[in-house]
Amino acid sequence: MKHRNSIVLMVSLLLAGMCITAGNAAGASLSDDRTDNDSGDGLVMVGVSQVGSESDWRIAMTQSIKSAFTTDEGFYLIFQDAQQKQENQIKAMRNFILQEVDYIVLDPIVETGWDAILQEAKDTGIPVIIVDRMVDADPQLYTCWIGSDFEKEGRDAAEWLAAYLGTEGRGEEEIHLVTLQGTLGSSAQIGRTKGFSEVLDEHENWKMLAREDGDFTQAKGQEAMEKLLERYDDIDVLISENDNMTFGAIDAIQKAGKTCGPNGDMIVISFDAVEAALDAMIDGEINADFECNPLQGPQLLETIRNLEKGMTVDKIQHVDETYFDATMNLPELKAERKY
Ligand code: GYE
Repeated sequence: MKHRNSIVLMVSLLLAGMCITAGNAAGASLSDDRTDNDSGDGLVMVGVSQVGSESDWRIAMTQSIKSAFTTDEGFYLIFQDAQQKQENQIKAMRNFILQEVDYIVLDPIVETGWDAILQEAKDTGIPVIIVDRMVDADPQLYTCWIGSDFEKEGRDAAEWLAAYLGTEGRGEEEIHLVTLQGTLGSSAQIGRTKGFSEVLDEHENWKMLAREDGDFTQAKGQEAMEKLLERYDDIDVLISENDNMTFGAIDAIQKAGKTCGPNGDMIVISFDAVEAALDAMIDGEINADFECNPLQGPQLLETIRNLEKGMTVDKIQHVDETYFDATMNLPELKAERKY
């Protein structure tokens, strides 16, 4: 594995331009256990192309990566926020290749359209690690993937709903559902929709009235929910594919003079389980929330360390996840959490 010397590092940073921020470079010293140093300061350069900062989850994930890859740990992080645009991610990756980084980390906004740039990285011998969302590409083009089992999250949410309706004595009732979907074509949207639909298909009395795109943001979630509430006055269940869309949807529901949560007009099921969502659950506005773990920095760090040592790493690595519902001791559970 190549490592840059200081001059190359400086040139690289100039090349990287204004939109790139380097993690914790100032004043930190290198640790003694760094590996494979063949030049200068011996920092391992890692270029990260992040989707954006569209949600609380995303901000926690970015923070987790930035605090793992420090110069103290022997890494030089080049972080690029693509502002939810695939073309920005491709440009960032091309810059990383030009800078001859040691590793590229890609969190792909959508699954398709990566073949050419992944091939470019492979041709120059730079390993690409995919995180969070997945690519629909030849697995030979990337080293490994670290992320969540989105289909399982979707299935778990639907199975929770079936059990909940059963305990409420509504197991046989006709149930009207709507879904706020995340960025269309992203793994989180595809997996959660697919997993939920598998269980939906087993319940003839569940009717999915509509699925609306809310792009994983609070503003679009609110807008989409407003439209749904105008169109339907008999919604029993809202499935919202992330917490920020849920926050927007709750505002829309309340503005429409309706209520939601365990004692409300509408059951709300959300994904991510960020701190503000647990607060909303404590306030009685969300029924259940399926965790998606954004703290992927340490596992990514360990994976790159292992690759640096020449070890093979698991091609598919899932992160641990759980769920929360309004029957649990949420204040106590919340106190143990970091996001
Ligand atoms: O659920 C959402 C974010 O890809 C798992 O992206 C991630 C999703 C997460 O914007 O909040």
